Amino acid sequence: MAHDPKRAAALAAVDQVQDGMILGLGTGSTAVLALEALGERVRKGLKIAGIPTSERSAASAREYGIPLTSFAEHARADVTIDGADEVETGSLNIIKGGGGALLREKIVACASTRWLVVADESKLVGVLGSKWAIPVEVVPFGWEVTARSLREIGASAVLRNEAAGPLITDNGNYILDCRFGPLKLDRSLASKIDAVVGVVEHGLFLEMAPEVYVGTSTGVTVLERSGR
Ligand code: A5P
Repeated sequence: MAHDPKRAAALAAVDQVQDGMILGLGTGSTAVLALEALGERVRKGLKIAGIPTSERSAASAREYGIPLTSFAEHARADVTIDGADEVETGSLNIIKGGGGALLREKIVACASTRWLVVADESKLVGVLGSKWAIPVEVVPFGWEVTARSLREIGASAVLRNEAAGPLITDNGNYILDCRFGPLKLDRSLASKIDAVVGVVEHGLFLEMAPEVYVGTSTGVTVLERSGR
């Protein structure tokens, strides 16, 4: 099989999984490669259970024979393997939510002992927000008001649509894709977004100490925040 950087990153992260673990199951094309590899290990006898970050990852887990569980049964996940839309190389701050699953992804990441992010090199950026807008999940009622409030703090908030109309998340909400131009995407901005009424969660994953498995053309590099 030809070398695939995304698959290489996913396989390296899956190597960290041990018998008996509770796993957070990420969303996206890289995370699903990890699910496929986990499924293979489960068929060979690995005992794990997974908490999915989206209905899509739940469906993939079922397809690959990975037993599912929930936070009703387990307070935390031992390890979560998830993708990213952008990873800032110095800080390892991350943008997620390109697939619309940011709320459950953040809940699962925050309740995980280790958060392994899998990505290829195209996701690495020098400055967060260079390529992607920040996805902001909002309550559908009055979303226009929420969008106006986000614009007041500097965002160009655009409702994410699909063919049939606004994209509806697994939680029944909408997504506003927000670009903040020259504003620094830091804690202070994240707090301002959090304070907007109607906002459920945003796709800035800041200071969360991820271990980032980056698939390259020749192998996998693991990035960790200094001072962890
Ligand atoms: C889902 O909402 C996202 O956060 C994904 O994890 C992210 O978009 C990465 O997806 P890919 O691995 O498909 O690029």
